[in-house]
Amino acid sequence: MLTVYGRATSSNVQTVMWTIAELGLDCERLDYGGAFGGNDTPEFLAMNPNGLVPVVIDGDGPPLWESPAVLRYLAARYGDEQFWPADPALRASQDIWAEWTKTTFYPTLIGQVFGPLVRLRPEQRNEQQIGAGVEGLKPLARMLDNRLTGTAFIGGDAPSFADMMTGHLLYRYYTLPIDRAETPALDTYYTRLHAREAYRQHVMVSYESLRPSS
Ligand SMILES: N[C@@H](CCC(=O)N[C@@H](CS)C(=O)NCC(=O)O)C(=O)O
Repeated sequence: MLTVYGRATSSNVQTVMWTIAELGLDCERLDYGGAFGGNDTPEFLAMNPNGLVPVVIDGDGPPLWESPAVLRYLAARYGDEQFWPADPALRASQDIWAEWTKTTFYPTLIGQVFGPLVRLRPEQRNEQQIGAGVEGLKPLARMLDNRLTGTAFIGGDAPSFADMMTGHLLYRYYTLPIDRAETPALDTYYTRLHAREAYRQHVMVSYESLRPSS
């Protein structure tokens, strides 16, 4: 039995919850962070000194945090050969995209565009910086589009851990009112993802509650 500490509106919680659901694991999710708070208590900080969600506990194991590390743990422990390839070269060819998502796509999408557009009031926003973020996303989306041309998922015919890392951000990417690059293969991939029940349940979560109250 897994316990996940983290609110459903956190994208880093979403990637973990989607993975857990795809792997068919039992899980209890507890609302922590954001408006729920609870992530600055001594008890929480004893689990994650960084004070952020998600934190995941698997049975008697130690608290796990940093969503990519959690995700790789879950994939390595519970995933099959498709989800977490044993061959280091094959796995790395997918992990490249997982890592690139966290270090490159995520900061541009969430840091430069989603954060300001959703979490700030119009008068607080720096439109020039948001515009630069929107433009910066275009070549990144084209990179993903190239990767997904001719393959159903990053990991081949079925999803792997790399899809969990990359795919969970696409809900936000496609629902923000921004100008996007033309990316037919990425569009089809996104359609394929939201045909999945686990994706709809854990990733396609409204972010309206993250907006500032007026
Ligand atoms: N690198 C961390 C980032 C975690 C993170 O930034 N979590 C955010 C939510 S997405 C958080 O805890 N924010 C404070 C809060 O929700 O109270 C990870 O991937 O797990």
